[in-house]
Amino acid sequence: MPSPDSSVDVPSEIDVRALYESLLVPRVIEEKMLTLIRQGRIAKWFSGYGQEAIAVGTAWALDDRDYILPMHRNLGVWTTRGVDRERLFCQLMGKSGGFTNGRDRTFHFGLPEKNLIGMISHMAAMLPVACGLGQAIRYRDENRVACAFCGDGGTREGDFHEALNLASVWDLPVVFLVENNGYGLSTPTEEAVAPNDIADAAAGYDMPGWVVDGNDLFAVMDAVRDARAHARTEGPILLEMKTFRVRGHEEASGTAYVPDELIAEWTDEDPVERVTAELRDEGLLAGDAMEAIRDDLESEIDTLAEWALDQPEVTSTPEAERDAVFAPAPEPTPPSPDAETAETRFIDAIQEALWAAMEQDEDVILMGQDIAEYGGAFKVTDGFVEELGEERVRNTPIIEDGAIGAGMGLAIEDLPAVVEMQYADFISCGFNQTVNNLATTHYRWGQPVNVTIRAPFGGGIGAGPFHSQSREAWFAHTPGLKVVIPATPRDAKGLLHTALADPNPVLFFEHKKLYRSVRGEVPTEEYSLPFGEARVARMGTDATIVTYGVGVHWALAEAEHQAEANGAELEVVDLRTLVPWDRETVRESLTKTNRLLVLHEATRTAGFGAEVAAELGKIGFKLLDAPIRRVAAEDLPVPNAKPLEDEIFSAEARLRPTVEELLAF
Ligand SMILES: Cc1ncc(C[n+]2csc(CCOP(=O)(O)OP(=O)(O)O)c2C)c(N)n1
Repeated sequence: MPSPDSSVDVPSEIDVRALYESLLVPRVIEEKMLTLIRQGRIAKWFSGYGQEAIAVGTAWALDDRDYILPMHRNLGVWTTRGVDRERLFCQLMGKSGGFTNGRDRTFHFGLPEKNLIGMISHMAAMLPVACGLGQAIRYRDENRVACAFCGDGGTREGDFHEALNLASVWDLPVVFLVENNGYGLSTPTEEAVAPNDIADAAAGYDMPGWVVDGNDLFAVMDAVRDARAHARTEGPILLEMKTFRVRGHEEASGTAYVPDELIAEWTDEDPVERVTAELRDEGLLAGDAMEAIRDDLESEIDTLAEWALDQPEVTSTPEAERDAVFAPAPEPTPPSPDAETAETRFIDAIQEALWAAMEQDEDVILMGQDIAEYGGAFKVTDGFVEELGEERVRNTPIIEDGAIGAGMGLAIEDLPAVVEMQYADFISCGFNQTVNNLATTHYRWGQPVNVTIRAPFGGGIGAGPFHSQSREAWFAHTPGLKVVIPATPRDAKGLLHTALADPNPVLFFEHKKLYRSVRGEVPTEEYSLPFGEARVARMGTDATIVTYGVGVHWALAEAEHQAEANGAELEVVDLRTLVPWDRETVRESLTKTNRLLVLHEATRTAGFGAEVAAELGKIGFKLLDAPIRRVAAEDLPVPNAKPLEDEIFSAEARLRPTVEELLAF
């Protein structure tokens, strides 16, 4: 590999033989795969046939320390970076011994030791991640870049534009590499992309955009080398590599919709043929030497493929698969029993935890809209930037997906990221990165992802359908995310510390109404509280209310009322975390009360209450003297007018009658 600063004159000073072999490796592997497909011995293959110069040339031109984020047609990146071929073949064949243990397919994995971060299926989703990697490189002042691939079709996704913009406003060392192969599945590029040159998009983001002949290996190498130099010193750059997909989107789908002339025209531009001719004509490598290289490779790949096909099928157990979802987290350190306490507001407890974590660990990075000088919409980070600097307390553009994806990039580089949603409602615009990228990564390829998403949420303040939602069920339903909803200042501080130390993605929901209305005694020392341990907020004997967040305060008020008015003693269990959640404490409570009511502010259908009711219906069935009751919001978007929200929508209004029915049953 050329060193980053060496100025290699292609092709004379490089190891021509090694380069030629690198270019041939993906070609020969492809040829074998295509044969296996025809023989019905493998099921699916996304071909990069005819596009190899881009993957191979890029991997050659970059330094091994540079990150590459390749896509589905970039086998040549993996082979050129020297990835273990036996494991790679097992991965490609879905056999035991691959990189994902059968948890994902083909190139959907990362190899941090090779600085390769593979894709997820969602087009363009890795581009914001490349920004986070670039951010980490800048933060540590390293001499590296991140180079992220994207197809022409993928460039129309929001993530592409969010990433280019973010890289530009933050001057990140990122090379965006668009592989324009003429089609996005069956749709010709000109039907999907308005300008002739995708590289023109660069101007809109104030970065250079170069068009490169993607079938010319040496042009690719030159461009990538120059782009790398630019990215390191001046910031991001966009390369559009023009090429063509001469085979089907994936092998089974064929090319019936592609005009034959186009395929013929581009077959004449085949990158392997071009290099072969060039090297022969320049006298750099003799024809028979090239043939010998090919023969050796064919026999090696043939043997390897047959060996991989003979490997055992992937096996596992449900326990092992469940265990793989989350990375092991450190043990929490609860406060000492005689800890000094101070009366603290909910919001201040959150601020305290965040501040302490950032002061102690200069790797923790905070990102969000208006969180720097302005201090955030709710002022949680007021004063942070002045003390900690703008590299660590970063205002982002309005890009939820982009910011969460960047957080993932930071986390891959061991920089814990905290991303603040201005309102939890806007996480819908960051949904893809949250549920597809953050949530699946550890399970698929074992990479811990310490990203905490802070999300001010909840209603009761007349803020209407887009500033009031309680969307915890979306995320509790997504394996791979932890979901935390504190109700008290003490829990908010302790659980946030736990979240920040957890090497897994955590959704930390902060109820806006509690920020300044709830106070409580909070240990002044630093402590963290376990996830998955509910808290009995009030002891009782006549019925149990299981709830979380603002519901805890509703339940406690109702318990007071019932005690005074009817002499009934309600037990209130505060779940505190929904993933994981504490079934045992709830069951335990039922042994005393034999009646269960589940309460939440979120809407009823498929809300978390349904989960609690179903589980307790099973593990607590024999303890129940009455049907489990559920109190939740009406299935409506949150109405704007206060009377509609309070009297029709809100769960709070239905709590008392339901408690009384339950007690009377
Ligand atoms: C977000 C998203 N939407 C739809 C798809 C389904 N899909 C898979 S590949 C593909 C075409 C991708 O085209 P392009 O980005 O040009 O890459 P190419 O396959 O041509 O290399 C589509 C639509 C997807 N993977 N991701």
